[in-house]
Amino acid sequence: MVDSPNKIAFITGIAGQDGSYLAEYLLDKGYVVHGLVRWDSYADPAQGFGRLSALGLADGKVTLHNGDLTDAQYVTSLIKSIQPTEIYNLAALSQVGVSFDTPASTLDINTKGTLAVFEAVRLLDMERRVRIYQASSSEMFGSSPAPQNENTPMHPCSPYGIAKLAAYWLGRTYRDSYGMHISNGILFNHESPARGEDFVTRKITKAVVEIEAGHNAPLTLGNLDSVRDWGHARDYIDGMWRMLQQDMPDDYVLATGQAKTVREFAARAFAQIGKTVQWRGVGIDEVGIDKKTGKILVRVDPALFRPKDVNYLLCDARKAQDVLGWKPNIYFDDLVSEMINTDREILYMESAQAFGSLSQTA
Ligand code: GDR
Repeated sequence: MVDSPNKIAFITGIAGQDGSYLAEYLLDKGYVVHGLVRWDSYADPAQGFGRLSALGLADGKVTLHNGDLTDAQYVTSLIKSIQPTEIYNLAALSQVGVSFDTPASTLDINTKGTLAVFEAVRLLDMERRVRIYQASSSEMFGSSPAPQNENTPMHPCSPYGIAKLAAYWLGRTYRDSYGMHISNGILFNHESPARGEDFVTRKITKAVVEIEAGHNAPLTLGNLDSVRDWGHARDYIDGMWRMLQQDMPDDYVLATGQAKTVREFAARAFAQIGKTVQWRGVGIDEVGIDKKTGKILVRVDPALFRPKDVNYLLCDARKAQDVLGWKPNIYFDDLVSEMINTDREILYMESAQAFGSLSQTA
């Protein structure tokens, strides 16, 4: 553990994948950690507290506050009472596909919620005492050609991307206007076993271990051609922290510099359970077939396509490497392997529990 006396972190969205890993990382560095948790994270422990509990963090090691980022008065009073030295604004509606169905609340949470944090710090005259990390996203690049970096023009393709881009510009504007230490971390897709099951990687690894266990239904996916630069969330947490340790705030992209299609992710995940996928057909008729048995493993469901998708994200993260000394440690194959192994363990434990409760009632 590295001692960081007097460092107090406030993490919005602490119950999410990045928030829970970040809390663990900062505690290990000796920080006092406070986190904002939204009401429904409490209501659904599997989705909310589950990640914190899995890391052993739900038992008073962090101080959790119930509330909503869009409640500006609440956010202000919370920041006043916590007196953080670093704020990590991770809370967001993070599902890009869902943002097409809920554009207004996406803008409320992802843009106005961010504004609430910046304004609170300004109104409390804490501009010189607090450093802020703003969770920006590669979705802001949208249809801009790859490879993307800090200088690439932003052409977002979804309400999510637009909301994040507005928040990014709020960060830059508050930095330039009020001298606030706000850094935008423009993170490309970052995954882990703690990833929500609605995101494509975790959806794939969960379905693959179920198929390995004997489930008959194939994995259904939308856009198989979509290309993403996939890294491991734990690596990106370190990058966030490094941004706030710089004397000057700035914006950085973080990613691996390697791009794969959704199809390749699925094939790699099946390879982990000893299955080779052969792809046949095109468009919505494409299927992934088990080379050995001829059984259909993957189907395309047109309902899973987005009204507009970001097709190709591949990052050039040289600035983060040069300035922050940041580089990822975990790449595609190891990421897929870790996710498969953990999902296999989870399925095994769930089956054992179900069997245990069945035996008790018998
Ligand atoms: P993304 O992640 O939108 O890139 O945003 P997601 O895993 O949802 O989608 C990645 C790509 O896979 C395609 N896809 C599917 N996606 C989902 N969710 N479900 C499917 O069944 C499916 N089939 C194909 C998608 O169309 C897309 O092209 C993530 C989020 O974490 C954001 O919050 C974050 O800002 C960015 O990464 C960086």
